[in-house]
Amino acid sequence: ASEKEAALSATPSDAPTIFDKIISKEIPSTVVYEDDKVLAFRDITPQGPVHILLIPKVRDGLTGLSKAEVRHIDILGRLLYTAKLVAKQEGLDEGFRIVINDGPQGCQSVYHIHVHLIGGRQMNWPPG
Ligand code: DGP
Repeated sequence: ASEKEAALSATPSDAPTIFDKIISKEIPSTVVYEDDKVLAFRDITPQGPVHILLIPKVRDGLTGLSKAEVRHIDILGRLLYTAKLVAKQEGLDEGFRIVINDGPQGCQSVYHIHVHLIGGRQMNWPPG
């Protein structure tokens, strides 16, 4: 299924997601960065030469950005700051794109907040 079809068939919920198994290493992924709070790994359907997902190791109700509460401010900042570190690590010195999809119209398919870091090619605007 296309990403859009996957997003439209995903049910927004608090149910465990595939990312829990990626965090626990039950499902293998190519990890590019890890600390006590954040995991960054390569997206399985890359939309550019570099496509990395950054996720909080503990979801804490943050299924998507629209569910953010004041208590999530630290982790939200940390995800973005880590995206910058990983962009540097990946050599994306000419720029990159950060995306957070939210909800069906935003094409979100996994309900564990994640930041997409995409780079290594010229981006276009507007996005699709
Ligand atoms: P979104 O559409 O914003 O919810 O993005 C979810 C992303 O997760 C999508 O780009 C594909 C990626 N993805 C889904 N399942 C897996 C998986 O098992 N492994 C990896 N590495 N990425 C996955």
